[in-house]
Amino acid sequence: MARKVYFAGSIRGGREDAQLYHELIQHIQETDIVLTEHVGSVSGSVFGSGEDYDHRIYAQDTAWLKECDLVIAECTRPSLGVGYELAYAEAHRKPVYIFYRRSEAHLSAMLAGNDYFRIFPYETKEELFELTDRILKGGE
Ligand code: 6K6
Repeated sequence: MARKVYFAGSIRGGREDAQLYHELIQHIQETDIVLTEHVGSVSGSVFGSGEDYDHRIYAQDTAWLKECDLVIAECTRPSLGVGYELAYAEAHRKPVYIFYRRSEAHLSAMLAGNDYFRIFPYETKEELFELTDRILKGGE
């Protein structure tokens, strides 16, 4: 049965990897459901506005974190929101898989030092997709 994946990636932390998130989300969607497809949005503004805008995002994302079967996070680009989501997922005992590009990121000790998280350095997109496939097949 298709699992519900909460994909986390930087938004206000910087959109340099948005295209990669988009492609990874599409790849996961070949077999499973991604609740957070918008994280890979590559068109339009992701910043938004309006009185209630951030409150609605927080309410929706925390509801999805409670509902999901697992969390996959791309953490090369540091993001406060992603860090918060990872701690939230741990508090709700969701399996958490973290990816980052070995040559570009020095992962926070608050992630790297937490044995609850399963952490996978990678270098190429092909490697990232392969690791994701292994996780989704239950091999990691
Ligand atoms: C629309 C399309 C893309 O983004 C939007 C509006 N903003 C957000 N919508 C949904 N979730 C968000 C939004 N901003 C942050 N988040 C959540 O926090 C996502 O699930 C990301 O994984 C994470 C990013 O945090 P920041 O601190 O980098 O923004």
